[in-house]
Amino acid sequence: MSGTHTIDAPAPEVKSRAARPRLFKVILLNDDFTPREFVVGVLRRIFRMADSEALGVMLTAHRRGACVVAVFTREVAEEKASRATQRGADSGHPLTFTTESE
Ligand code: NFA
Repeated sequence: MSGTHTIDAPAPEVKSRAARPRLFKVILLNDDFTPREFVVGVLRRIFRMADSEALGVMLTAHRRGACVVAVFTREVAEEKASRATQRGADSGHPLTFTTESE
């Protein structure tokens, strides 16, 4: 052992995605069955929206067929979409959230 320490240079970054990760939209899809208040509740709980904001997103999806809820890294978007969809399923609703690359 010599008395000198060396510190390795950081490994070269192979994935050019690292600096600016690709973002994914979470999209709420309309359906004819899930009660409006249930949708608002899921938006509030899973996406931490204020009541007025959740109401606006729900109504936009209701009128236009779909609405972008929020944008996250892929992992977070998929996890939230899946948890939000599961909430509906647990209560017997066809409520669906999807993700889409920006
Ligand atoms: N269209 C549903 C209803 O009229 C409400 C809804 C809105 C469902 C947005 C899913 C998404 N009860």
